[in-house]
Amino acid sequence: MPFVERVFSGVQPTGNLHLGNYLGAIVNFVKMQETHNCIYCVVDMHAITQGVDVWGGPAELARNTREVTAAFIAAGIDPRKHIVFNQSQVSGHAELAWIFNCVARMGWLGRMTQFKEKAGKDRENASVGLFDYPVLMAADILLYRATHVPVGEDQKQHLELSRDIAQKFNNDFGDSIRAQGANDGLFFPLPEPLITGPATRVMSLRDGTKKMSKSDASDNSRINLTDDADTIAQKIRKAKTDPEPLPSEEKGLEARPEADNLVGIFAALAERSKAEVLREFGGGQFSSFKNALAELCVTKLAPIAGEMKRLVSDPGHIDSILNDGSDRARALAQETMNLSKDIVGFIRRR
Ligand code: AQP
Repeated sequence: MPFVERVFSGVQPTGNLHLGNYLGAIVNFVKMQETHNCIYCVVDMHAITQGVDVWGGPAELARNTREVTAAFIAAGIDPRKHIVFNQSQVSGHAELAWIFNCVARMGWLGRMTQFKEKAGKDRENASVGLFDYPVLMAADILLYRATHVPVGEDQKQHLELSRDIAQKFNNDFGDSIRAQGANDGLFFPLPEPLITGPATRVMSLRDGTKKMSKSDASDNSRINLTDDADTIAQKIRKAKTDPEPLPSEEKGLEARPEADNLVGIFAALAERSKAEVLREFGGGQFSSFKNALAELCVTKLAPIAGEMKRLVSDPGHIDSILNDGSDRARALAQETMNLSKDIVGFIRRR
């Protein structure tokens, strides 16, 4: 079956949306709108896979869901032309995840590094949901038979698992799929990860070997999209560096993770290559580069923060965007769910 190209991606409403989420994912979401039909989801069901002390409880979850929606729109996603919604409003995500639970293998999930990192040493105490996270993610994407998924580098392994699940479903149910009229026996596409741009893995400002992350205990490790100009400048000023001046060529960034990260952030925000940035700043001290980086960050992020603030002050408007997006997502999801149930052999009301 030739698949219509469609983009799907999601962000968890777990608070502290940061520069990594923005450059690694949201910037690409905005770009993809020009060429594809896009579905952007606030994945609130994923957000509750860790302890309630981590995701903050019901009021916090609702607040964060509206904040991520506001960030999407403030960054330039058009919810009228494309679909913006929250995952829990479309029950197909959970329904398809159940079918996929019976397709995916324990061994596949056992290899997922994100689970290992998040569960840490106390695996016995991790939720089943955290272990099953990548299966729900496969359901999120394949419920819309999405072909392209813009994500940061950290999600690559989960995307590979989504492809494995799609392929195994197509194999396991090949005859049934053909009986439904798809002569090639393909019901789900193998979704392609789009890991693009100069900042697919933005690192912590405190440790250039660790990913910038919402859950890092140190707020100084990340630039939040809602940080004001002074906070951004202060965090960049305090960012860890090394004693050497900036190199003039990219090769000189090797084995200098903090310098590489800051130059990468500058390049991504300025939409220039690292080589160009180094041509301008190479040989200079970090202090003047940091001043320029802080100024650039504020110029790019302040309008987004301002618009987010305006949007979240009207929760009714955000909810109406999510409701409208959910209605449109549900219609697409229903079609896939009906066909999936027929393929598996579940009897349904017609
Ligand atoms: N540091 C990063 N650099 C580039 N891209 C990143 N993404 C996350 N961190 C970076 C991308 O942002 C999208 C949404 O991420 P998410 O909210 O679904 O979850 P996450 O990857 O678990 O984000 P965090 O901030 O790292 O949260 P915690 O601390 O909970 O683990 C994804 O496309 C992701 O690749």
